[in-house]
Amino acid sequence: MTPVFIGLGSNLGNGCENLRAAWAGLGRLSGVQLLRLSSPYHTAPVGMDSPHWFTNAVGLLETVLPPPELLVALLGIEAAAGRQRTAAESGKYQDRPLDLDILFYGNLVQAGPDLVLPHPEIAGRLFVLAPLVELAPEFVHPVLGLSAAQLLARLTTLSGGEGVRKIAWPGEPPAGRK
Ligand code: PH2
Ligand code: MG
Ligand code: MG
Repeated sequence: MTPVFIGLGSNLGNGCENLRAAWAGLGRLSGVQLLRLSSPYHTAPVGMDSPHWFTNAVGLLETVLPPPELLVALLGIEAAAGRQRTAAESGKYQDRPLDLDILFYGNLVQAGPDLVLPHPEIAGRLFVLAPLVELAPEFVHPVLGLSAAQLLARLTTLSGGEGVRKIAWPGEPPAGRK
């Protein structure tokens, strides 16, 4: 079993519902064991022009599926959530009910045509690092050699930490008040 961090994102429809349904869908895959899911975060769209803020979270699972098979399973769950990938403005990010990204697959480092690991944008994205630090502050990025907590501190200094707000899953008390 390999530990895998998954980035979950949604900026169309009910974000928390979409992410929770996706996490449950991941748990139904054979060869996948769910471990933990972070709090949800409301986050400003990064690298795209959209009025729709995102709900983001990070999950940790263990799997025997090799990366290409896990990726196909993620794309299937995205499609089932109604995600349509249009070629029209390829290269540009589009609003989506669900995005599931493999952030880290153990300590695997690879750059293939379909999948780059670790996910190449992690260090510049507060909406990934904030929930990641909740789950695994000590996890060391296998390429950069810095922990998630160090990456978050560095990016918060650089960016001011704007545009990311921790929220609570519906029906759960806000973190820190349990
Ligand atoms: N995903 C992107 C591009 N921009 N911005 C936020 N806040 N959250 C995302 O998940 C996100 C994004 C590409 O996948
Ligand atoms: Mg993404
Ligand atoms: Mg994606």
